[in-house]
Amino acid sequence: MIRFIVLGIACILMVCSPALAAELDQPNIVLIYGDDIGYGDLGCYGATGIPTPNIDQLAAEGLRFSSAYCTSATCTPSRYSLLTGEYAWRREGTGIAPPNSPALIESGRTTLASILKKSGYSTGIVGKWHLGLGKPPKPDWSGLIKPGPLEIGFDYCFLMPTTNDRVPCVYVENHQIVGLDPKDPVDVFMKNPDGQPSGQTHREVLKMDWSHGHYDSIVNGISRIGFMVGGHDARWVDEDMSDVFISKAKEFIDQNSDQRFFLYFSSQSIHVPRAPNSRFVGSTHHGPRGDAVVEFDSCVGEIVDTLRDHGILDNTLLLITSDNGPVLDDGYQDQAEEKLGAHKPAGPFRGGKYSNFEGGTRVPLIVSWPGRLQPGVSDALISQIDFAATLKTIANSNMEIGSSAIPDSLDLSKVLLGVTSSGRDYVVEHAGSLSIRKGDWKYIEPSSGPAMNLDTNTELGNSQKPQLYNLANDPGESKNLAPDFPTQLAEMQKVLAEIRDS
Ligand code: NG6
Ligand code: CA
Repeated sequence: MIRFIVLGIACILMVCSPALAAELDQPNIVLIYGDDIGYGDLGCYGATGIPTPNIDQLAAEGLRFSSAYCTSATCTPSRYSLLTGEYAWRREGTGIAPPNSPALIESGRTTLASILKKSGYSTGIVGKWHLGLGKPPKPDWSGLIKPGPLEIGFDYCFLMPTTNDRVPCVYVENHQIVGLDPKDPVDVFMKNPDGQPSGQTHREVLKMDWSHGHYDSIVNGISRIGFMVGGHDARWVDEDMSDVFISKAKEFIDQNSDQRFFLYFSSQSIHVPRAPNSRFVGSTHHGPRGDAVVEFDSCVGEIVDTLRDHGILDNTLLLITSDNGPVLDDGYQDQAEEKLGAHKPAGPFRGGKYSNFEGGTRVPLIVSWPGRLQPGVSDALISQIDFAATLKTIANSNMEIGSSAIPDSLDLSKVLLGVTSSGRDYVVEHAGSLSIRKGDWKYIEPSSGPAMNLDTNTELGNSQKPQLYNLANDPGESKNLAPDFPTQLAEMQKVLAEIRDS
C-alpha cells in the first residue's frame, strides 16, 4: 500500500536548473548503523518507554520504512553483505567473527566504500568493524594491523576491532592500536595464556556479571570473550565509548565538510555489555538496554548538529538502521529481561537476533535528506544488500563495475528517496537457515537446528518442516500455512532455489 504521495527528488531534478541539479548531485552520505537495535526499539516505530527524539524527528521529516531488512540475523554477515553487496551466506567463513579473525573481505574488492571513494567521496568508518583484520593466521596487534577498511575503500578508520564483548578492548586508528605503549604489546588468545584473573576465577570483582559465555579477560571490570595481554594504557572504558566515537566522527566531518564524504558511523549501541555513559543511566525504566538506545539517539542528534553547524545538513543523506534484530540477555546480567515491562523490542514480530523469524532481520530504516524528501512511511521491500548499488546511483557514480562486483545488490535509489514505493519483489533473510519474503508471503526453509536459543531465550524459527506465513494478517508468524497452500509453497521454494543457485 502506498501511504504517501510521491513527489520527491526526481520531480525536483526534472524541473530544476542545471545549477540546482548540480547542487543536488552527490549528497554527503552518513550511514548510522546500530547494533542489535530492534524494530520496536525506537519511538518512531512504536516504543513508548524509550525516548528517541532525534531519530523520531528525522523520521517525521524524512522516510521511515516498514519493510526494511538487514541481510542476516547476526552482525558479521550483515556487515559483510552491506559493504560487498554479496549475500554472506554465499561465502564460507562469514559467520560471527572471533577476536583474532583475519580480514574477511579481500583487499581491493569493490565495496560500497570503494565505489564512493572512486566517485570522489572522502570515506571514513568510525566504530564497530567486526569483519576481521590483518592477514591469516591473526592480526599483528602490536604492529601494522592490515589489511582492513583502508584496503577496501575507506580513507580513514577509527575502529572497535570486533565487538564490545570481545578482546582486544582497544581502538584501532588506521593501521595501529591507539595509545599503545610499545613496551606493553597486545596479543589475543582464546585460552588463558598467563593465568590472568578471569570472569570465572574472579567473578566477585566484576561490575557487570555474565550469564553465559563472556568469562575470559576482565577489562574495565567486565569479563569478555577471549583473553588479551598487554595494551594496558590503550584499553577502552565502555562508558566513554560513544563519546569517543562521536568525537572521532565529528573530527571526520570537520575535516571533510568542504568536500563530499561518506561516513559509516557504526555504533556499539546497544550490543552487550551495555554500559551507557552516566549521563544516560536511568533515562528509561528499562535499565541499561533502554538507556543505551537513548545514548544511541543522542549520538544521532550530535551528528545532525555537527552537519547543521557546518551548513551541510541539507545536502546530506542520512540513513539510520541496525545490523540485526533485538536480544535481551546476550550474555550479561543487565536486567534487560527483568525491566522489559510492556516494551516490545521486535515490535509486532516474532523472534529476534539469531532468528529466522521476522524479528531477526526486519529492522528500522530511517532515511533523511532535509528538504529533499517527501516525508512519509514507505512499505516498500528493501534490504541493506541494496545499499551498495543504491548509493552508487545516488552518488552519481559512473564507475564501471564488473558483473561479479556487488552481485546481489539492486539499485533501489528511487525507493530510498521515496520516488516510488515499489521495492524489491522478494527479500532473502538469513539466520540458521534461509528464508524468503515475497509480497506478503514468508517461507522459511526446513532445518534441523534447535527451535530455541536457550541462552538468549530466543525463538529461532527452525523447524524440520517447511514454514509458510502470510505476514499481512499474521506478522507474528504464528500459523504455518504450508500444508494449506502447496502451490504458494512450491513457488517460494522455487524462487529461493533460483536465488541460491544464481
Ligand atoms: C555470540 C555471543 C553474543 C554476541 C554475538 C555476536 C556468546 C555466548 N554469545 O556468540 O554475546 O557477542 O556472538 O553479536 O558468546 S553480533 O551482534 O556481533 O553478531
Ligand atoms: Ca549485532
